[in-house]
Amino acid sequence: MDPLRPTADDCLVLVDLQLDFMPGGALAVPDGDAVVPLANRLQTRFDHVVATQDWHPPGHSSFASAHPGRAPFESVEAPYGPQTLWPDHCVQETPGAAFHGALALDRAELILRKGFRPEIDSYSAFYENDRRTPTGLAGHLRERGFRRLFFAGLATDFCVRWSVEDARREGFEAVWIADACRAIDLDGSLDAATNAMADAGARRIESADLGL
Ligand code: VGL
Ligand code: ZN
Repeated sequence: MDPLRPTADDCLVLVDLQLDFMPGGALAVPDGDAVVPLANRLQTRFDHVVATQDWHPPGHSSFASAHPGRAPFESVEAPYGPQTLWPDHCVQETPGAAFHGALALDRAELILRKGFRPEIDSYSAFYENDRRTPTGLAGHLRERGFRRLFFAGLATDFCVRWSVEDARREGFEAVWIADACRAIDLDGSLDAATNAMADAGARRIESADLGL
């Protein structure tokens, strides 16, 4: 297959490449740091790059520590539906919320922060977990004329998956770069995510398909 050649209406979206999601971090994604060099190389293929940053206030409602008697990775019923509880992570202005130091960000045209409302989590880069509160990213990307979005980052089965599904819902073509993503994989969530992204009409590629 000829390599895919991104054009000026394509944008690379780098999802949550932050220290707390890296090995040793508060919500470590296995092998998460392996995608950082690839994220850097991928950027050379794109005219446009944006990045997301999980950005929670202390005591955020998605933290197990905010729910006495509950443990990380359990699920609770939030007003907007089931919410997985996480270890405290990506707390605003803490070292764990910072991007991985080896991640190139000079070409990031927008850094979108999400998850800052105390009572709502936001996996997706487009809508918070109530599925109603927009982050503004769709408007930004549409206004800039992008038609196709390529996703890489962490974690495949949460923030990448929800972002890819919402990209489709917002009318963008969506492509996820599987070897540039890593999963948390709770109870089969990676398989579920892979299927959900396919069902949403997103395409799955490998970085080799971009000639890398
Ligand atoms: C994420 C769980 C909680 C992610 C963020 O980036 O996939 N997962 N917050
Ligand atoms: Zn989070």
